[in-house]
Amino acid sequence: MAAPAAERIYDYGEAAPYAPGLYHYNHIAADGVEGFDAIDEQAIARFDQQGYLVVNNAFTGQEVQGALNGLLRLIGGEVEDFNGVMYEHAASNQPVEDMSPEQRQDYVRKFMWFEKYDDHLHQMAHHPKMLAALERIIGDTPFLFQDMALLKPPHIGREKPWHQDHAYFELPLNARVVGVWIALDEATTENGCMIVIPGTHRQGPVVHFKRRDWQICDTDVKNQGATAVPLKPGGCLLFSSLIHHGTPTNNSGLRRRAVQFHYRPASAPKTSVEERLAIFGEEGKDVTC
Ligand SMILES: O=C(O)CCC(=O)C(=O)O
Repeated sequence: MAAPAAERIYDYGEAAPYAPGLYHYNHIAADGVEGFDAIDEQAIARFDQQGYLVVNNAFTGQEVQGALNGLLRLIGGEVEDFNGVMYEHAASNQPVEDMSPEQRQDYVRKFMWFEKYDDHLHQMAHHPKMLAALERIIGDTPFLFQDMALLKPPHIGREKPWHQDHAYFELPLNARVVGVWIALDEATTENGCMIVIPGTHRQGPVVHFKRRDWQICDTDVKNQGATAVPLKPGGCLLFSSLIHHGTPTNNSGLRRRAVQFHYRPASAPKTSVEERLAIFGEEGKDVTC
């Protein structure tokens, strides 16, 4: 059963306004490859240079539908032992427990650690062609260490401020960590597709602040070269854990459901929270944001 209202979990962060130009982009990603088989040396070189690679038609319509069904089962509380669905703050006065899973999903922000509870989601996260491509990009056996569903519901889906994913991970800076963001609906510039700043992964770590989220300070964002990454359902974005990226609010009436998997080199050692914060966090220092 879904958790009662009193036990509902909300994601960290608030639906605070942000400057209108924060997610401005100059380009739309247009140099994707068609399917995982098309990832050749040139595409890998482009990933290394730009910090991202778009793979169109990476998953079939059936695989996408299977993943969506899996998310709905989890949201509906149908899976024993699974909990952890995080709602948008805008859901706080909504009787989501009385809603069908189909309705309830439109109040869900995100949830994690689900892939082992659903065959379709598990197969997506362990897709053999995707793993083979990741092995070539990472240069080691890819090891799945994080899975996340990101729903950004129509009208109320909050932004995900600019950040580097590596700022969340206890992993060495030189570990080639790759995120795979898979569109389950069409992701557009209207409903909050990913926006990346190509090449920023080569500039190293940037200090993060706890503001609307664990994020790069808005005034540190240099988005002149930003590229929006619209995707059709089943398309995916492979991206470096050091690339600066974010997503704006979903002010549209359209769903933008996605899953995101993160892979590290199997041989990468774990670091500590202290080591991570020594690199990415300087809240204690004389800095303002
Ligand atoms: O899907 C989104 O809106 C943002 C995903 C993202 O960048 C993240 O969770 O790190």
